[in-house]
Amino acid sequence: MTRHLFAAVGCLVFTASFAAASTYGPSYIEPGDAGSSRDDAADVKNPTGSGTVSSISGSLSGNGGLLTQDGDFQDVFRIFVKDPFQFKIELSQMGTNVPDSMMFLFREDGRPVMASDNSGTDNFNPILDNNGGQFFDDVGIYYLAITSAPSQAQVEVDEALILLFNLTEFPFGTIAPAQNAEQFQWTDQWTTADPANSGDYFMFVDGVESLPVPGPASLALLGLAGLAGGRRRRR
Ligand SMILES: [Ca+2]
Ligand SMILES: [Ca+2]
Ligand SMILES: [Ca+2]
Repeated sequence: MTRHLFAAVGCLVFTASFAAASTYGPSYIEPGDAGSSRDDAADVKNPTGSGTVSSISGSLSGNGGLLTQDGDFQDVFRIFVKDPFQFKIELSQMGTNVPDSMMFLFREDGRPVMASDNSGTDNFNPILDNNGGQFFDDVGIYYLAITSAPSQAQVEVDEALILLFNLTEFPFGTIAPAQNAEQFQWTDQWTTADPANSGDYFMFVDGVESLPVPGPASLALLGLAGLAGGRRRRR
C-alpha cells in the first residue's frame, strides 16, 4: 500500500516537473504563487540556470479581502539583472487583464530603486524603465514586485509607516524613491490593495538573466572563483 503510494507520488512529481520544464525556456511562469516579501519571493530562473529571461507571467488572484492582506495582492520575484543599462519591465496588453497594477524594484538588501503606477493618463499599466542607467547601474540580484493598485511599498520606522515612493504626486512613468527613502530597507510591508485589481499579467523583461539553479550560494562562489582566477592570472 505504502509502496504503491510512493510510486504514485513519484509519478506525479515526475509529471509535474516535466510539465514545468516544457513551460520554462526564456519565458518564466510564476510557480504557484510568488510571495509578498523578500523572504518568500520566487526565484526567476531557467531550467539550465543560465540564459536570458524574456518574460515573466503570473496572476494576482486577490483573495483574503480588504481586512486581511494575506491574499495574493503582490507577487515578488528575485531576479538577476545582468544588463542594468537595458533594464526595462513592461506589461503586454495581451496576457494582462489586471485593471490597475503597480511595480517596484528593490536592491538585494531591500533599498528601493524605482517604481511605477501608470505608463500614462490612458494606460494604467506600470512601466519600469532604467532609461540607459538613470536609476541604477549595478549588475546583481534585485527584487521585482507587481501589485494590485493601490498597494505600494512601505517600511515601519519608529512605529511610523513610511511610503518608499511618492506615487500619489508622480503617478506616471518610472520614478525614483521618495526624498530620503533610499536609506530604508524594504522587507515585506504593503499598503492595502483594491481586490478589484486582480487578474493575470504578462511582463516583457529586458536586461535579466536566469538565476543559477542551485541558488544564490553558487553565484557567490562563481564570483569568488572569478576573483581567485583573476588574481592567479595576474601573478
Ligand atoms: Ca500570484
Ligand atoms: Ca502573491
Ligand atoms: Ca497602475
